[in-house]
Amino acid sequence: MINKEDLTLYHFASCPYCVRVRRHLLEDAIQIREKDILVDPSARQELMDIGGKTQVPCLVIDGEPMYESADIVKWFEINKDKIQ
Ligand SMILES: N[C@@H](CCC(=O)N[C@@H](CS)C(=O)NCC(=O)O)C(=O)O
Repeated sequence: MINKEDLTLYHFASCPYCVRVRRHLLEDAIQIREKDILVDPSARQELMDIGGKTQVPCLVIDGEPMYESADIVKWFEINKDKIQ
């Protein structure tokens, strides 16, 4: 099982790749912590500290960053039933 507390999606509102991921989460009713790096400067710094860059979307899974919207969507497709 995957604890949703171990998942964070870093994103920003107008990023089309982030929209793609957030739409997928919405359609599958997956609720995880989301941090907008343009609204929250500390989230932007966190993302920098974790992965050394500010590319979004970034899904952090138990401290490990995953970039690329297609990979993130695929990860949720594979793992959605394990998230609790
Ligand atoms: N191929 C990537 C593209 C992601 C991307 O280009 N994100 C832009 C925002 S729309 C970004 O983070 N640019 C700033 C940066 O790379 O630091 C994906 O599909 O996730």
